[in-house]
Amino acid sequence: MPSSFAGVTLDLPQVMGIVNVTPDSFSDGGRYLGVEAAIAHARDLVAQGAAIIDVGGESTRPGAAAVSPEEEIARTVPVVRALAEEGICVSIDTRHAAVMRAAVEAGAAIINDISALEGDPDSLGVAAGSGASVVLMHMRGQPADMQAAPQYRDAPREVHDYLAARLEACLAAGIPEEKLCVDPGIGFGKTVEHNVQLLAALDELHSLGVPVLLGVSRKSFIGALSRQEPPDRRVGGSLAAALAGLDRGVKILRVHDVAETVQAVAVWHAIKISQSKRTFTS
Ligand code: 9MG
Repeated sequence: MPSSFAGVTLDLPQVMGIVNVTPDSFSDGGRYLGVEAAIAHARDLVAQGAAIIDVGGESTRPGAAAVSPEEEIARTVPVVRALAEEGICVSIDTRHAAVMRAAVEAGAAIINDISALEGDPDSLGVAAGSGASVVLMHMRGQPADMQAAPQYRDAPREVHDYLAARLEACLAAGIPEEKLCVDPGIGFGKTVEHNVQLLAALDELHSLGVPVLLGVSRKSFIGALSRQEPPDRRVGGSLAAALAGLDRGVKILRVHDVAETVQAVAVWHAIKISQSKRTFTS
């Protein structure tokens, strides 16, 4: 298993901070202020301990308006360029090959694709030619319809087999294994029960031989398992799921609440180290 990804060491689990450059984040100032606010927010997340910043310009929530690749580029590329120039490891969250190309040219080191490079026929070639590292995420269906009664015989097995096939496709296209990472895609075409099954079986993904990234932050399954809290009141559940992921070998956590997650990882890691040193004789 590689001990780093896109130049980020994975000896200790790392935190990827989420930065959205979408109209909800523009307030009433238009795109320019949205870009400035995103850059400031990203700097803040790095100061809180994020090792990677994931920049996205398209909302994948069901019902969200479609965005053209041109608009996605206009939103994300200035943010990617500004952060990369400051030496920050930047990931571009996109399903579109043109956005991948523009973002990597602007300095993005990672392509984070919720469609595992299947959403655009040019993605595999662009990713392979770009030299960037890639996060391959599992999704059943498309964001607009993915929550309409998703069905699996065995969700962990099917997600594993899908990611194995996508890794094969990437290797065949010339992307080296050390540039690849997988993600079960919690909440993307899964019921609450599927999400819990996937979290319980995360260790089964390690046979794929690449790092596992997990995104559970503020997702709706947390409210469904608890008291239907709104997203900004799901930090406790996000941390519980993230720590369950770390116990099953997850290396990167994609999160909104960076400071809280960095603190949880530090405590989890100290306990882990202490456990590895202890010998008990009865
Ligand atoms: C963009 N995006 C939203 N949720 C995500 C998740 O769980 N994983 C990854 N890789 N990207 C996500």
